[in-house]
Amino acid sequence: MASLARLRVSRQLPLRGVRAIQTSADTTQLQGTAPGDGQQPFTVKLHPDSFRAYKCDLPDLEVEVNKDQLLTMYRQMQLVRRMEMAADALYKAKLIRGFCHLAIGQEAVSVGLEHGIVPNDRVITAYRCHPFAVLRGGTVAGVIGELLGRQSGMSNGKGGSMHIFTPSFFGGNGIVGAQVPVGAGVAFAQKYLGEKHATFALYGDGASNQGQVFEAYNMAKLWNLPTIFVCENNKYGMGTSAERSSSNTEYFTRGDTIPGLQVNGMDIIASLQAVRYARKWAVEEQKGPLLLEFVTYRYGGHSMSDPGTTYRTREEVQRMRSTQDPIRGLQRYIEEWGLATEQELKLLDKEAKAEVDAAVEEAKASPEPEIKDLWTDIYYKGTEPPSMRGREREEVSVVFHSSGC
Ligand SMILES: Cc1ncc(C[n+]2csc(CCOP(=O)(O)OP(=O)(O)O)c2C)c(N)n1
Ligand SMILES: [Mg+2]
Repeated sequence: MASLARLRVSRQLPLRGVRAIQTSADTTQLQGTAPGDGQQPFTVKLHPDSFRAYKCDLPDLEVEVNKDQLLTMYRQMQLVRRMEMAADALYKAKLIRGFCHLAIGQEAVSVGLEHGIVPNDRVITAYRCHPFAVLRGGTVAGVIGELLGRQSGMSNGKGGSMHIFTPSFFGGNGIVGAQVPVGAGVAFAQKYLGEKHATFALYGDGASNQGQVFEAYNMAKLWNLPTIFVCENNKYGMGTSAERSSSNTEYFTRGDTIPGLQVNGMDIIASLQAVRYARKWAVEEQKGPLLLEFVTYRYGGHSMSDPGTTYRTREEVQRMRSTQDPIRGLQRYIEEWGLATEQELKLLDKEAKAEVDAAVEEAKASPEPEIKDLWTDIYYKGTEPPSMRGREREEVSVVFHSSGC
């Protein structure tokens, strides 16, 4: 029998005349000079290979930014990376149990997304969700508390790593791909209620082959919903590379009638511009859904139980870390454009680290949920039924009675 390896042809051969996306984090150029005033906008120009388009125009390569925004982005990227590094250490110390998936290396997607949308837009993602939870109105202390299973956690210590929510962030979902149709449903509600907002439904390269993803594409396009499908292509689904799992690795082209954009997901400014483009598309121009593919990379393993080096080489990871790191890229912009010095950025790093350290201490000091808490937060407040599935009515009332609920 012919080996599968021999049957597998490379699907990434560049098409003649089609330029490949580039994923450097620091190729954006300042146009003119950057003003000292923090709010005053100035223009920068992205590398011409920052985007590829399918059935739509490319975004403008010239992007308006300002100093305050870039410094905020830098601080947030450092904050979420430090939070993930703390989670890594806490997991290894056995203070976090169960599943834990980190997004170190993918910070330009979460932070770029947050800066291109408004608070009332909606976001939903899979299990690599900690940065989104913080950026969408949560706190580092709330996330770490949740990871440790403490009462101070954002789900009162009962959800864990994959189940964290805010009013505009619909989680944290452990079933691969399941969040995509839910995201289309949230966008349906926005349209139905006449809101001028969009829903960004994130999923991975691995999830993108699921049938429910295509069903969601179809309905979103059919009903012209303000759904932005966001594929975070970090090159692997668990230990399987995109080339081994997908017959078409050009994820931005897979929406059929839905236009798409492939984006350099390591350059925060390219990410920001793509999200602005998508929001304008769906909300202001009401053109319906759009597919964004962020080409990015996860530095760690799939989850804490995966060392991440059996299906890719250490050299590959090292090369990505040392040459295309999104935080180093933004640091370079800030310093080269004269917005802040290395020392000033180090202060922001220190602040981020102090916030994470304090969050860890706060979480450790918080108690675990009590037995009575098993019966709370199951239903939306005020809609609880008199008995809970799986328990006898008498038993439930005894628990309620003895716990004072
Ligand atoms: C329905 C379902 N099938 C399988 C799994 C096991 N599983 C968890 S993550 C994962 C890979 C997903 O990869 P991708 O979508 O690329 O996301 P990434 O982890 O790279 O962010 C799989 C197969 C699951 N959680 N749910
Ligand atoms: Mg993936």
